Amino acid sequence: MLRVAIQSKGRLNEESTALFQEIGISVDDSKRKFLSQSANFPLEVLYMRDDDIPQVVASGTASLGIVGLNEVEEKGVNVEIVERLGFGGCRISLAIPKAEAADYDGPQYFNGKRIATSYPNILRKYLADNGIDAKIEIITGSVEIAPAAGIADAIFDIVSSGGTLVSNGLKEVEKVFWSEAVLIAGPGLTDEDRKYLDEIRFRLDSVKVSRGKKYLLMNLPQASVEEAVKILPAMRSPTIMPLAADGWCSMHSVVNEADLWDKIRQLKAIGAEGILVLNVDKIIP
Ligand code: PRT
Ligand code: ZN
Repeated sequence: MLRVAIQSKGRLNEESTALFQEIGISVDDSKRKFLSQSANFPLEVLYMRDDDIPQVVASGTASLGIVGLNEVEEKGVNVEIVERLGFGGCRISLAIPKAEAADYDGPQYFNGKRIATSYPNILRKYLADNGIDAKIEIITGSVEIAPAAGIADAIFDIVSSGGTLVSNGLKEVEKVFWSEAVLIAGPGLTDEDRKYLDEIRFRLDSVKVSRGKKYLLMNLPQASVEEAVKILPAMRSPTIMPLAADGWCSMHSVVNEADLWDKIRQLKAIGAEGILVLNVDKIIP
């Protein structure tokens, strides 16, 4: 039985449980239990604070975990990063009061300064790598108010939209560490654990490959097929099926959502009609 530690509440909880659903592993989180067993996969979910997840996985209490890479790096434990999961994206940055920003001339600015953070280990390493001698003030909550409260001259904290910094009169001056949610594995996995982990990875990959992809169907004049094949690079090549109407066919392909409207414009220009755009759930290459 694989035990997976995930965040019980907070930013990563919802997307972690949604991920299990996407890969066909049912997990009942409605009762907010501490431990909950899947009905259709040999897996149980252990709900806990994100700060504890790296250690719980490193010690083998849980075989796997879903947690921010920032927590893994900060705790410095021996776990394997199995997959980057593509959600919970953020960075840890150095920020200073906006009023001081004109004086900012690079990381050496922080020499002799006091920096408030909940990530002292990541910060310590950054300071050492850059030869900066600064004082680290460890704060566990609301780091962004430290400069205004006179506790520190600068902060080293998580940023995603940057809105919190702006509303606290701070300016981000160095982006130090990039993070996202990751699937981690402990050192003591059995052969059976590995087998189930492989199955989870296989399913995760099919979900990841399908992200940002759309399935496109259209009617196309037979004469435009060659042009259309150049516009639509499918996994092998687009699927083409004859239509009852003479001189027309139906063409199917998968495209990146980012290119969708550009492709549609090009396809219309060569006579495509009745274009349908569908969501793609999974792709098994
Ligand atoms: O209770 P527990 O200990 O489990 O949760 P927590 O309060 O420690 O963590 P939580 O739920 O806030 O975040 C969990 C993880 O989400 C973090 O470890 C990161 O990996 C990731 N993450 C992604 C973030 C953010 N984005 C984020 N924006 N974690 C925190 N923030 C904070 C940020 O510090 C700022 O104060 O959200 C605020 C808003 O950010 P802006 O830049 O969008 O304004
Ligand atoms: Zn936490």
